[in-house]
Amino acid sequence: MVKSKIQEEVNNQIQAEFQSAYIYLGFSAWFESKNLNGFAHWMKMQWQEEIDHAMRLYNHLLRRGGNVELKTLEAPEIDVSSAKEVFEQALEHEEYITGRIHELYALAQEEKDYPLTSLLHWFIDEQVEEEDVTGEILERLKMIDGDPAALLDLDRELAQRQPEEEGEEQEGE
Ligand code: OFO
Repeated sequence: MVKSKIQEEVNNQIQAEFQSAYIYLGFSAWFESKNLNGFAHWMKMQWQEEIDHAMRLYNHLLRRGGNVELKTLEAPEIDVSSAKEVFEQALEHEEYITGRIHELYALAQEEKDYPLTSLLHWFIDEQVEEEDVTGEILERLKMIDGDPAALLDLDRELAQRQPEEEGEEQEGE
């Protein structure tokens, strides 16, 4: 059984994760329109990961007899003029999501919801990784500083990103 306050906040986090997915898909489209297809691919992998994050919370609620309430998503505003700006916004967004996960964890502790705290350990670790990886690409873009050859090298590298292993996707569900 899930307390209604917890259910409401998990539903809000499901919305936030789907919203993240939508933002990354918007970034993917922006990169593809600039012929940076490696970056576009990386963003599409990120889109899929965010859907997986939403589904972990979705499955968690349903397994515990809770109700999933899917909410409206906003159209992402993609107002950027460089790859560096995209990654600045992505990092800012991940920091925001990390804050939300920490607040949800604090609520789960306060409400003594141990199954949710257990699930959220995975999310806490995942956010460390999300910020680390996004921040590293941002640092490289700062070094590249608009050099087209270096940008294309990074584009080729990001094209190699693979989807998460099946086991990793299921972990924590
Ligand atoms: Fe779901 O981690 Fe990014 O937003």
